[in-house]
Amino acid sequence: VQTEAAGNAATVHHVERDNDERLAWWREAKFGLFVHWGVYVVLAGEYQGETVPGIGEWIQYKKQIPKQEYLKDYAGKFNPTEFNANAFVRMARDAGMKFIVITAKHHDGFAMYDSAVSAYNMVDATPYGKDPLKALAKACKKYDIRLGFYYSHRIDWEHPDAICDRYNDWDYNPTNAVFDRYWKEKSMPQVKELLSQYGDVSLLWVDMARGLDIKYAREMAEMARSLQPDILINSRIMDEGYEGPGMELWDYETSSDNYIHPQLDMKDWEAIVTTTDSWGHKKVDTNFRSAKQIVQVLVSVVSKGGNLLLNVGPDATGVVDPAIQQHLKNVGVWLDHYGETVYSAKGTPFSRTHDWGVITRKPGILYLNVFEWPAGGFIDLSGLQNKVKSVYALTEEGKLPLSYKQKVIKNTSVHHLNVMLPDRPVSVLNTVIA
Ligand code: FHN
Repeated sequence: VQTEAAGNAATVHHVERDNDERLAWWREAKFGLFVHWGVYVVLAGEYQGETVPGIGEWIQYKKQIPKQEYLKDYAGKFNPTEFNANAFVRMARDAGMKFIVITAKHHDGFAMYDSAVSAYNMVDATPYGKDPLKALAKACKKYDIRLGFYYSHRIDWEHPDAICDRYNDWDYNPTNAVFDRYWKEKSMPQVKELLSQYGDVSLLWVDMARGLDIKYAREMAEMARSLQPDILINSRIMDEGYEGPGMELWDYETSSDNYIHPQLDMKDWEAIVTTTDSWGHKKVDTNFRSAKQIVQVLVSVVSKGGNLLLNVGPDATGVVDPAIQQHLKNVGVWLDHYGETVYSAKGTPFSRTHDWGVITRKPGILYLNVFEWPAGGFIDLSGLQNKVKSVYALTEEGKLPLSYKQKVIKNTSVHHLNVMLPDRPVSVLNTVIA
């Protein structure tokens, strides 16, 4: 995960958005599950005996796999009989996540649900023959987890008219392509299906606008809000860094992939982070992020005012690697004890990463998240505007009071705090001092 040192941040926009009410749950939730799942997992990063480098969900584009072959040889073999929507949602819930965003259609154009708009879908084109998103929506309702759909609104390698710089030019000749046709025939009607046939949908998560005209983005946002008045829409409905009319169409900013945005004044934003090196499952992709790394990413994002949408990629049987599941479980156990440093917490002016960790905040409380136990066993914090009333470590047994000293810096109103830490870390994942 890149942090502030890296460059490719989205531009910070300041637009009046009248959306406090519909964002309220999202601002509290802080942590959600992102799911990349599609026909590409049948290939799992391998094509004709060769391991294909890069992210797994792009394999069709990279190898220019013809649509008919993709349909017959891969969709035709996609039978995720182990997919258990209830267990899947429980995995997210037990990890402390409050919402799920799943790929309803990625760039390959394949609908992971029962679509009447195009037969290129899970029910009509796979031996599985069922709609996993229906089951997921039901399970989300059962476990009180909010549901969102990822939809690749611009890029579509199945449709001959979805022209842009990531067009399918191995099956189709772009000469006679008319983007408007794709938009009217597939993109809009499929989003309409998704937002009218699955009950409450909390998020429309769109991706890679690739120069999309604002008139299309506006049309999609308006339709989404007419069908689901409380829905949240992410900023990728337009290109990253888009400036211009229509910026009020989206509710919050999605940062670049695997990038923790350094800005604090960016009011509502999310980081999207992988648990491996790919979004979509690949056989060779076993570089799993540990529970400790996930917790550190989560509190780092929260310390900068963001939400974390953490990705998993189920395989062709419908299952997430057990190692990742175990890491998520450990994160959930940690959140059970220390979640107050995360849920509803905000960024702080202290959010630059310190040598020892990061700071999150709630009204009247700062949470020091200690990743690296500082030499000397104490933390110095300068720049506080208030007198500190108490300092304690969060522990599984409750508050552990800590000794501290504070002084006001001469001729200023700035307080300096020195906190003596417990003898050793309270939690192996991340110790929290309040
Ligand atoms: O091209 C996609 C990629 O496959 C993946 O879905 C990510 C997730 O944010 N979005 C695009 C690249 O930014």
